[in-house]
Amino acid sequence: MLLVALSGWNVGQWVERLQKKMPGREIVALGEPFDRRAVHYAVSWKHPAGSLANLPNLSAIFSLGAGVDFLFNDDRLPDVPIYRVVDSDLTNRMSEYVIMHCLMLLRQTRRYDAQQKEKLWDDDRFQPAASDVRIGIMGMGELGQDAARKLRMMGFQVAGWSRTPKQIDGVTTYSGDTGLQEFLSCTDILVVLLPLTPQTRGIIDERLIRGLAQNGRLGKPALINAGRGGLQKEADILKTLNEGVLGHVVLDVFETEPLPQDSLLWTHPLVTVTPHNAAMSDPDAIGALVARQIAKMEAGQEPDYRVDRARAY
Ligand code: NDP
Ligand code: OXD
Repeated sequence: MLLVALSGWNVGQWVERLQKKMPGREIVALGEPFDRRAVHYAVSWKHPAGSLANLPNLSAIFSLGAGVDFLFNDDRLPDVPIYRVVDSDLTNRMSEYVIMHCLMLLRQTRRYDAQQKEKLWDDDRFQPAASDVRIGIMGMGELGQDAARKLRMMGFQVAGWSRTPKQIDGVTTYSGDTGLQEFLSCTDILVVLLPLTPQTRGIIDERLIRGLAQNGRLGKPALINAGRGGLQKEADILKTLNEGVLGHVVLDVFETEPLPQDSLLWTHPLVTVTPHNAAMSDPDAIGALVARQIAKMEAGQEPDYRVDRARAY
């Protein structure tokens, strides 16, 4: 039996789509009555803490997202292997988001929107080329590397920063604490695609922001965070925006989600807010992945994309 344990997402829709991908399998949603001994697999997105405990035959947990930080908020999480989402549908969605916002920053669309509202024809012709702009990606995993390749194709200069060293064609790479300062000092648009772990929590703070290039062709550096809200200190982002250190910020993720009504980020003229949907998990695509993963397990093979509990990603 597969247990579907979600919060914040439409559980009925997930059960229906998962059932289509696994017609013979018994699938039950948390909240319905079920025999806890019959559960062999669980899929989770922000399951209520403790709800996966006392499942004596559970053999794996499949996260329905690429990020798994939410799992580690559960101090009664069973000690079974965890597998996460790596899927071209999700990866493409994230790269679309990153490219769209980099292009919007490059082509100053916010400014032209404002001009249109005023019926203002201000054609001062200042438009840097993509090749003048340096994009730095923090997190060079599945998502960061795909975005990097596609941004290169658009003509941007691209650099990446990760925990361990990488070699990626056409991308300047940096790693670890020692590489961070140099990476930041050559970055005009900072794209954050890191997982939230004890090491990365709060990493986007005033000090990091002040380390970004101040001599770029966009005038001031910009920040795009589509990783996790816990990576950022929102008070520091607002402070550096208001002091003119940052030129624009695009946030898909927040310290508290949904973003509270009284957050100053909602109305700040230099902030773009999206509701944590840079790359949503599509039930058809991710349902097919879960079905493939379970089929692998039942064929005696190790499923893909196992989470390293020690690293927490
Ligand atoms: P991966 O695990 O494939 O990549 C993570 C990257 O971050 C790796 O390059 C890793 O380094 C790097 N990293 C981790 N810890 C550190 C550290 N302490 N210092 C420097 N680099 C570090 O993850 P994905 O690319 O698949 O996803 C990234 C994140 O994106 C997810 O964890 C999730 O939070 C977020 N996400 C957000 C979505 C949204 O809609 N907003 C949708 C999907 C994901 P190394 O390569 O050396 O291991
Ligand atoms: C994910 C997300 O981690 O949607 O996949 O945030």
